[in-house]
Amino acid sequence: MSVLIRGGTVVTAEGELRADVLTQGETIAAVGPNLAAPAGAKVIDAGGAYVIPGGIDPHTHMELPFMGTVASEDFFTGTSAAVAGGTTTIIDFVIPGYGQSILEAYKTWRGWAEKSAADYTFHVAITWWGQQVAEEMGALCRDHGVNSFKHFMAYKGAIMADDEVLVHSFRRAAELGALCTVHAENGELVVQLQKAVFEAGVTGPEGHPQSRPPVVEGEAAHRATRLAEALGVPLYIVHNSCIESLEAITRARLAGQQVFGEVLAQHLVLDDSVYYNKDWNTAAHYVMSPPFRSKEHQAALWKGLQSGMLQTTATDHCCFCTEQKRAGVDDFRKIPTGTGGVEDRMSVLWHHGVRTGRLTPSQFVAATSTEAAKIFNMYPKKGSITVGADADLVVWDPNGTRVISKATHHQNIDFNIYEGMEVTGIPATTLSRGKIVWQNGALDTVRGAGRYVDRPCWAPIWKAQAARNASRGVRRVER
Ligand code: URQ
Ligand code: ZN
Ligand code: ZN
Repeated sequence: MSVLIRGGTVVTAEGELRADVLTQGETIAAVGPNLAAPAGAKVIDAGGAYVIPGGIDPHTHMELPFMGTVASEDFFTGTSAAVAGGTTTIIDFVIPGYGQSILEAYKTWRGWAEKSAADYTFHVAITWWGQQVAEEMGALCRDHGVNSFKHFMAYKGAIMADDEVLVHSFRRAAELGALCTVHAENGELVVQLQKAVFEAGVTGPEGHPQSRPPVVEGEAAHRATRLAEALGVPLYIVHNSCIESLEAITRARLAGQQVFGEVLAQHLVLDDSVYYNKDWNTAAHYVMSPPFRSKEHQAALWKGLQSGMLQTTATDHCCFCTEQKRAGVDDFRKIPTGTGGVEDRMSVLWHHGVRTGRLTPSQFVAATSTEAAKIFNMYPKKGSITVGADADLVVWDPNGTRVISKATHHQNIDFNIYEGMEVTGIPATTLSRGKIVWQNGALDTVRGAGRYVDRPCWAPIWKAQAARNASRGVRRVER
């Protein structure tokens, strides 16, 4: 099957070009002016719209078992919703239990993900330490195309990685040529502040942001960047929500460290007033960690993205329906934390980023696709429009509009955190490895059509770090 996208403006992270794009099977066969349609090819008239690489969401949690329940979105519904929003690849997380084989957990997640409608790959979380973990990190890198390991610095008593785990794991990752990622919040501080807030009589969702102020995140982000510096490993900080963590990244990058930062679409456009809604359910819908912040932090996050200190945008798509959130009706600490948005990220980013003049179309492509492909070593197979790359393509209509709503979204959740937001900039057509999976508002996804993406270690973008490590060393004095 061949598809010719005619008459569009190709936008990549490098720039814009009037060109047609021809796919053959699962890959891009040609990019250039006035391409001829091979016999039997399907022709799409882009009508002057943009043609962009399929989005990459580097942070999702489909069907995650978490806080006594399981995320409502599975790999099929989640990847289907993703392509409806222009995202064709997700990076999800394997999260082993304490003491569990990380290899066994990886195989479990691979099994769950077989139903995916679009491509996927995994970060693997390190939740405990031992010789077995060290060996299995090696096996995951060598045999399973895993090049990134996640560390939750929060969630004490469950999946938290303390300093001992962090140091062991960072050191091992540096040895393997892998990347470390962190959820930066000080887990001990969270527990103690939650207790203090609860004992002061705050039991509702507003207790969530009150017990997780920006300093909780800033401390962990600074600690993680310093540990990464000491151990010579590239670091990626997920869901930065505040000035304090942005400062940690900026400081490290200005010191020449290979440190990367992600921001969620929701942290850019939603603020902490949502937790003070009089309706408990509505306020609880927004409970996620780190919480939404004040507008001052939002403005700083936009600047982080504009200046390149933050490179990627994600969703942390982790859906819990209203009934699931109600587990914490008497105690905010028991509300399963997580919000959705895998379908909405690209439109929210275009509307609030490109249309406001904060980002150019090329910066939009970089932030929604190309940077994630480079950082996690999938480029140029993903995140580019070049001959031989996977034909993950979106015909992006910059003037198309949509009102985001639970009534019309494809996500498996009974509310939408952006409910009622009108966005301009929508995917008219989405191709996943050459197949049209979304067109004119209709989904055509197939359960199991998604493929696992191998991501080798030693990504070119981490080279500076690798070279620096090679020049480090212990010095012994003979006496
Ligand atoms: O912390 C995360 O990234 C996961 C487990 C989802 N929940 C959340 O509140 N962000
Ligand atoms: Zn997190
Ligand atoms: Zn997450």
